[in-house]
Amino acid sequence: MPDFAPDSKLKFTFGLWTVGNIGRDPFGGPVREAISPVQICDLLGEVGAYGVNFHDNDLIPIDATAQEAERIKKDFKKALKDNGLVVPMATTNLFSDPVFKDGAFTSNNARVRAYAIQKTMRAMDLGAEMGAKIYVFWGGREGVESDATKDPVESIKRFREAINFLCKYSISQRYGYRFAFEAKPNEPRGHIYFAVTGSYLAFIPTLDHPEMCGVNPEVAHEHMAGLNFVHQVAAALEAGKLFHIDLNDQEFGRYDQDFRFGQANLKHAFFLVKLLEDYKYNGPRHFDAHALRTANYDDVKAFARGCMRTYMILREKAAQWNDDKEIQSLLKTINQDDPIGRVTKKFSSANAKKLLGAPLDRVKLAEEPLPYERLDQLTMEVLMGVR
Ligand SMILES: [Mn+2]
Repeated sequence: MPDFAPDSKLKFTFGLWTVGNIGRDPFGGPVREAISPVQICDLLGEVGAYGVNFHDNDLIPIDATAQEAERIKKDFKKALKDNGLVVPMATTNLFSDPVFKDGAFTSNNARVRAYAIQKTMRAMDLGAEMGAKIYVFWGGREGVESDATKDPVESIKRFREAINFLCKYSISQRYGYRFAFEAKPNEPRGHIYFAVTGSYLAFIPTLDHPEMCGVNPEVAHEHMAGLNFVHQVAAALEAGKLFHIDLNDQEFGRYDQDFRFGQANLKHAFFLVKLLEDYKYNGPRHFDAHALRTANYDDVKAFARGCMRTYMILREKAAQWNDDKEIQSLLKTINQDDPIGRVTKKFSSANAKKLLGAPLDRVKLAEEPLPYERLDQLTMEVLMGVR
């Protein structure tokens, strides 16, 4: 029996804000004492994580003096080294401070938009100093409660302007960042722009530097929109745009839960892991989740270990599924090849003629067996551990 210990090749990472979450919610205050970035690194080192990510203000408080910032950075670098952690990704907090109450890059106020870009430039400097190569953009406040308040077309233009400016900043500083956009349909705003990953996949080709921009899909966010997350990730993968991924879990039709990976939808989690492994995704696997509000810090460790362990187990299950002879033989039955398939690979007048003349009998085709009940039951049995 494998021990399912976290494999550093899979680059399991956590944000400072994830295991450092103090359990506040809209109806109640903190239930855990805040712990410092250094203590968070120690915790992540203890559970065997590969790396740690941060928003600028997770590490350096927004009101820190230059002297305080230097000391914090020095302590953090030492904690990274002591715990063998790297920083693959950084991001900007453009949502907590009151200045962003009506958005950052999409604010109606040009001075707020300028401040948001300035704050991001400084946060990019900080991320680069810690070694980050992926820069995430989650526009938590980029939205509205009423469309009377902001022009949604203008908002897209403002967002594009900010990203184009920041791409050029990264290039001018030789930071080598790849930008990853994270979609969410709502929370904290009533309606957030770029509601789903597909919105960003459509937006990226309109940028000045589409080659350095991709997506950071998050399980919970797509589930909040009622979507099949595996399909969203597949679209990003197929487009070569899966730069980063936020793993967690979420019941459909609920508030933003940020559950431990695999906690709520085991079968979705299985197909997600299978997709990432089958297509050899090699970016960081970031757990953007937090422990239940009932947890103490021992339980927070159980949460972090659980995220990684569930991934490792599902990876093993995916390999088992791929190796299962009965499953493979069913897949062979289902996926029928035929020379006619070559005709539709490429259009030509000759191929069009061939296709028009092909004897395709719809009644016979409809009678071909599709043993999907059997296949799905076998999948369930792999997952339930009886195969
Ligand atoms: Mn996230």
